[in-house]
Amino acid sequence: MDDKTPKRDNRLIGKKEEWARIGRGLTGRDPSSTGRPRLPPGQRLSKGFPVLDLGIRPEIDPETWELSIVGLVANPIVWRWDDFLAQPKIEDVSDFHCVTAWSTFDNRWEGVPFKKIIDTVRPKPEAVHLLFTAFDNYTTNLPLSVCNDDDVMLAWAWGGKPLTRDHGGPVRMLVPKRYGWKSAKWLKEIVFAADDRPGFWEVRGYSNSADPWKEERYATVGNRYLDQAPR
Ligand SMILES: Nc1nc2c(c(=O)[nH]1)N[C@H]1C(S)=C(S)[C@@H](COP(=O)(O)O)O[C@H]1N2
Ligand SMILES: [Mo]
Repeated sequence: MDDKTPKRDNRLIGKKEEWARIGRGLTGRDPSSTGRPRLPPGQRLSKGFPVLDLGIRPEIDPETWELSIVGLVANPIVWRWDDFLAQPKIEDVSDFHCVTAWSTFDNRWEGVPFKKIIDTVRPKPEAVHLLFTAFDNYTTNLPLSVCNDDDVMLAWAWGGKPLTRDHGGPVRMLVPKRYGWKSAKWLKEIVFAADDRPGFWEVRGYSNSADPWKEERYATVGNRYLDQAPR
């Protein structure tokens, strides 16, 4: 075997699957009863901007980079780097919350607004689900309605500098209102679809909806305050 071939970090993946089974980090705190602090329940502020992924960090040359946005849309697109840079840009400052309990505040992102993507591809009425695929073969899913928001973008800069490879450069998704695993790094493809298809973590015990304010961390271990009856 060629040991230069990057491999997935199976130890980390196994640990995170176990956390989903045991419901690690769930507080059951209801944010609405305490006012809304800046940190979602169970989160702590991290120093710096941690890097978290499956352990494979693809090196992507912008010269050969291609992004496909396809599926149930009137105008499917394949953008090369120059096409991407020719799009309108936005800048937005937001907080970022990883399900493993770290959060970072005041990240300044720059990128192409997701609303511009919607305007360009023109989804068909039945295309209400999105599946994101990345160059490390990671996948994650979101409803189109969640991405149709002013703070959602295809980000290519962080803190005023081009996005580093570690953080998903050249281009990653950014969906600040959902846990970090919903924001695919090294974005390769977006498919608009009529049916919901769960992604990498969504089939490994993690929540489909992933709202940090509702502590939607896991698929089967719910919030105490949201559960109708204990299981
Ligand atoms: N392609 C890809 N995107 C990914 C991941 C991954 O493993 N592969 N991990 C997700 C998780 S769990 C988190 S918390 C964020 C972390 O982003 P960061 O490394 O820039 O902090 O990326 C998300 N996007
Ligand atoms: Mo994460």
